[in-house]
Amino acid sequence: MREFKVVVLGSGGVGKSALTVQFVSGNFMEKYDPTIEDFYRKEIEVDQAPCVLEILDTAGTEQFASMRDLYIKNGQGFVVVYSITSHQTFQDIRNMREQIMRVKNSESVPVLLVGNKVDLEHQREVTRAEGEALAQIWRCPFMEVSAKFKSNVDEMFTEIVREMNVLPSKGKGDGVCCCCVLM
Ligand SMILES: Nc1nc2c(ncn2[C@@H]2O[C@H](COP(=O)(O)OP(=O)(O)O)[C@@H](O)[C@H]2O)c(=O)[nH]1
Ligand SMILES: [Mg+2]
Repeated sequence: MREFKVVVLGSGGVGKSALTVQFVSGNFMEKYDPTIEDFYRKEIEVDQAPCVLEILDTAGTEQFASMRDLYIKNGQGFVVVYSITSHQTFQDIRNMREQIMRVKNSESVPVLLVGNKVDLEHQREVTRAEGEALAQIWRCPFMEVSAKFKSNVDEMFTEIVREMNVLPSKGKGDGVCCCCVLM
């Protein structure tokens, strides 16, 4: 069975854990320790092909930037999440995408842009059009979802698998490595 390593990224409080736990166990957790960073596994079928997802729910608590570089290096597909109720979280993700491209040393990394908390329409700060426009610049798919209402949650993980199928992640040792020793 093919295995896909997915990393869920985004600022604190956007719902990374809620989305991951909803997908893996089918429950919505109101409160989840924001410092917990963990791996989850789930078998799913995408386009008739069974596969295993290994999902890293990041917490942004790493003390060193190099820690983040490491899990980006190991990841194959990236779900970049913001909350539609916070424009700040929409700004924050620009840096994350740059970091992914830098670490992978490639423009063609499987990424899915996700706006979470669509159930909070009355608190919306980021329009759907803004999300779509950013996805067009990034040339990646885009989805609005709700961990609370389990809306589009399975679909988002299916979508990132499809992206990984069309854009197998580069940069895992297949690039030219250049070392320069200064003495
Ligand atoms: N209304 C609503 N609240 C959500 C949703 N997803 C997460 N939350 C809430 O947002 C807060 C932060 O969620 P959490 O998953 O811990 O965010 P993380 O820091 O990105 O892992 C929690 O209080 C969740 O209950 C959602 O889709 N809708
Ligand atoms: Mg979390």
